[in-house]
Amino acid sequence: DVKEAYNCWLQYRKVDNDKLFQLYFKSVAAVSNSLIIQSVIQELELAFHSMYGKGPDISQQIHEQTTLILATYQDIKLADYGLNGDIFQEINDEGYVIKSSKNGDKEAILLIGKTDKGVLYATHHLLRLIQTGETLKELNILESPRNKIRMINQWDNMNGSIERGYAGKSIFYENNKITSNMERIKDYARLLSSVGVNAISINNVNVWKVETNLITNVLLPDVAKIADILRAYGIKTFLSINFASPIEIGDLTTADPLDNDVKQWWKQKVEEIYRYIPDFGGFVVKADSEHRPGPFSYNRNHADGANLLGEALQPFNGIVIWRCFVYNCMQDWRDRSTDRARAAYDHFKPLDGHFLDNVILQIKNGPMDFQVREPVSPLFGALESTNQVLEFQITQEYLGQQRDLCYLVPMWKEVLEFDTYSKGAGSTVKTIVDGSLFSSKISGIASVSNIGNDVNWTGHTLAQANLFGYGRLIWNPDLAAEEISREWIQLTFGNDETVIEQINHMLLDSWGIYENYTTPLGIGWMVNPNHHYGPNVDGYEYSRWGTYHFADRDGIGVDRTMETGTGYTGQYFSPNKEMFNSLDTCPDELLLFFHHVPYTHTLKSGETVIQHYYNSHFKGVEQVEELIARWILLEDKIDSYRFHNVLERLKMQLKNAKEWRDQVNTYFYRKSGIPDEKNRKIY
Ligand code: GCW
Repeated sequence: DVKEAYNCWLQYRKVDNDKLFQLYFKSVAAVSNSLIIQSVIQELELAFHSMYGKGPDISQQIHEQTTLILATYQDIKLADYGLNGDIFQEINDEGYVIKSSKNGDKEAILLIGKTDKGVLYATHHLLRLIQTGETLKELNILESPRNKIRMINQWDNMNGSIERGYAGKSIFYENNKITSNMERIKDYARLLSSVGVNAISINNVNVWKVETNLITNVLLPDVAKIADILRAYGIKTFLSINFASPIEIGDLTTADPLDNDVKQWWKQKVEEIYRYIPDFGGFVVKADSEHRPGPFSYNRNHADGANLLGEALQPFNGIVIWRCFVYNCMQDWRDRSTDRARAAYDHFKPLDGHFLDNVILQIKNGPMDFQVREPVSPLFGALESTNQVLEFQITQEYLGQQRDLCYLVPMWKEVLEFDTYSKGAGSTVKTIVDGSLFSSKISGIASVSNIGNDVNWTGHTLAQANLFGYGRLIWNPDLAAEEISREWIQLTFGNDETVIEQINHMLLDSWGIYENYTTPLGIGWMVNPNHHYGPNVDGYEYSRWGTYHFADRDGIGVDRTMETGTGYTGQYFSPNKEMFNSLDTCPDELLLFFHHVPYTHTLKSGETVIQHYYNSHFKGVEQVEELIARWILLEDKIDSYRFHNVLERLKMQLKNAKEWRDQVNTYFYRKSGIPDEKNRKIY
């Protein structure tokens, strides 16, 4: 049976407690009504049937029997339930209150949203409490999402493939058409909204020929169907667009952002889109990046390009999300002055303040490309007068491709907690992207999805934790990685303590394990070119992408210091600048990102660099063996489909880890001639 795998964290496992049902859920009053409230009612029906074997009576009026009340705060007499309206001034439009109260002489639970979206999120909060076995007595909860934009980017192509997708084919497209399987999209919307995601771009940022047509009247009716489904779950639809559209689907000969015909073309195009999708979110744009068209062809800059679209979208309150993943991907390996890590800052910092206020820059968390460990992009903190969203990658392109286990929340947390010092101590990334540090008009977080049409959505069942964790973390960045993983395990696998403990260990150790057997000390890459799975130490070393380790017989690492290197460290604020720049203070885990050192350089841990490489690679493999041992303990506690799915993947991971260990160790042993102190087997 694959039901458990498919349902992810919305299991609604049987709760053997009829008393609870009678007490709280027998009679629901949905006082407010809207499309979203209709979805809430559907979800409650489904959940209660599944948990208690029966659905509630549902009415619009509150009466004596009512035990559960759903309403927006204007639709109910708050004072009757001991609530003061002022608390709704403390929360934003998507926030909510959950409160136990009296309805006459009966107990009742109130789910009160600032808007209907709040009711939806409150409902999922309540369902989580039920499933994790928390008490439902004396509830008094106030929640409000910290980030305004909580977005997912699909990298789906219309032929059904997914760029960097590791869980099957697209659920949105097949055979160059929009899918007719709207049920699956609805279930995706349920999953996303249950963790608070409120925006999605539904096609790849690389917008190829067919996808360029998504904004034409041929495909817009079908895009509108998707938007209809997502809207019912509080999710806004965005499209990635091709900057050269005026040429490719219009009849212009230029896409120059300052050309009047081009401006006119986009205005009309946007009007047309809003006729089909009145609440369309806007555009996501990858321009002048990895050979995609952009304003550079016309000697214009990114502000010209983004503002062109911003102006067209403004009358409809649409926004432009303009990606900062811009760098020279045709570098010569002999050229030591060009540094890909510098690129986003060098391109966008000078444009700070030049963007319209419905333009948002989307910045990857690190300066390179989603490696196992990178410093935080120095662009965070450097843009004081420009809206921005942070981009994470849930799909595990460089992190084991959902064959290897890698729970990403701990990594994301480090990024969000990083202090940029841009306005003195406490200028953390999370306060930049939540809009508070620079009082940004719009801001938030976006992330590349990890789902496809595999029955369990994510290929590796435990990779579901990353999608869940992403939503929970960006709702509230102060949650601990471990709180999130525990909650996910309980919702996904139940409340058995052994299950919780073992999986929790596995998840929380997994990022460090992956780092150990791949590329510790911050150097990254060393992967097979193109598909990016498995080791290939020199795979990118002599290619044009600007991703080097510079290993020679004496040492390894990239000198990014101000004195002798690329000067990248100078893009940070003090004291980060000095901290990364100095060999003495640069943290071990990022050493090789910032410095080129001899293999015999001693780390703060006391090991030499080369010995650390040997040790961590041997250790990484042992740790994967431990993961397998932990998982095997759970054989009779987990349904067979999910048990075997994970076991299979763990075995692939072990094979991969051994390959990494052996290739990396051999490579560096041969390069350096320095043997392993412990004399272990190196090929
Ligand atoms: O590094 C690259 C990925 C590409 C991706 C690109 C991007 C969508 O390997 O597959 O293209 O990042 O973020 O634009």
